[in-house]
Amino acid sequence: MRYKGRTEEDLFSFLASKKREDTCHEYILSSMCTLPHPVAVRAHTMFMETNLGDPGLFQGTSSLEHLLIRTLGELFHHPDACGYATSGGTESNIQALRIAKMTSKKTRPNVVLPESAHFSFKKACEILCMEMRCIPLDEHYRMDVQAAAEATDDQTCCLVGIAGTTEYGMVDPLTELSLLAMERDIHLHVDAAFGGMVIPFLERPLPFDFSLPGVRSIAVDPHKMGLSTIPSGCLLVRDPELVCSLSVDTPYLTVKQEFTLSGTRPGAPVVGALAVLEYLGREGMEALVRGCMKNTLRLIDGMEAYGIARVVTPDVNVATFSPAKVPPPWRISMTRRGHLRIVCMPHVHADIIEKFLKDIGETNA
Ligand code: 0PR
Repeated sequence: MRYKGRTEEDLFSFLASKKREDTCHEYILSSMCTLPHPVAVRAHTMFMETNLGDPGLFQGTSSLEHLLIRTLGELFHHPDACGYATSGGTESNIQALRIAKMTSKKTRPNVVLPESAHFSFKKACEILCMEMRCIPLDEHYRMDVQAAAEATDDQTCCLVGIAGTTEYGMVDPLTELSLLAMERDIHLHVDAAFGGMVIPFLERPLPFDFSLPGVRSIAVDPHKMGLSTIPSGCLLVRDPELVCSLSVDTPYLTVKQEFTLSGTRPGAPVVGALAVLEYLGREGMEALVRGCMKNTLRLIDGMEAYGIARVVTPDVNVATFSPAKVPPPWRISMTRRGHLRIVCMPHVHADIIEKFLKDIGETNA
């Protein structure tokens, strides 16, 4: 490192030049993150120095974390749900599988999940030494429940369903998965990292949450459709004993036990996430989701008018298409099956969709 420090002006001009190398959000059609809401930014800045890893020192911030969990619990039809704010879907999924492993006490634990599961489950299974059993999807890109039932055995400690798949935006048949989980007494974890901030605000919400009696844990990410600052995820569980299974002693902290994966945890994005929900309310979230779904359907219609067919009609705001040439500077992504994928996040406004359609139409004419 330098011996003599830089001037602030010089430093920030360097940082600004690096920031200009980042892709402008206007062209990002591949991301599940978006620009944070101004109230999230304001709240984040206000709570910048807080550390939820030692909650006794930050009791006000800690009570806001509890309020966030309670708000999400209410939204997911179980106001008494327990949980905590994580760094995102990856951590929530690791912790959910850890809970399932700790509480089931199997000697050779396996996890039954759909082929569409996010790669965070691969990381989780490797870390936790659990066998991963991938279940094929049906023709609508949803988990095949019959195949899931056949794959479970007496060593299955967790069934996973996805509410809003990363690649195709589908919601797995969670009512049936809940029945299967109850019948076999298996932990059902729902990965609603993306869909958790979408499905409750749809005109016709699909069942995915604690209203299904078999659901024991849910991952949801405010840093995706919740417009919070990054990193902001949450893990919710049905019963307190489930998180208690993760407790370790923390002798010299202000609390004597901790069940989180991280030690030091930022309070800022947690308060940012809560700020958005409080500021927008249900009404504001419904309007946000309505807009994203309208843009998704317009994009699908527009693409099909150019002969670029949809793969499926998604349950949430992720649209997929048969392969086509995409001109720069647009940033889209490709699914593992080679389909073009676009996430209609809140920063992807209606006029951006029109501009993109015009460009892709001309390129593929
Ligand atoms: N579960 C689901 C259903 C997800 O879609 C994701 C991430 C995760 C879990 C993991 O969440 P974290 O990344 O918060 O740990 N889905 C996006 C993806 O992998 C994340 C993303 C966001 C990727 C923005 C790229 C990007 O620009 O595609």
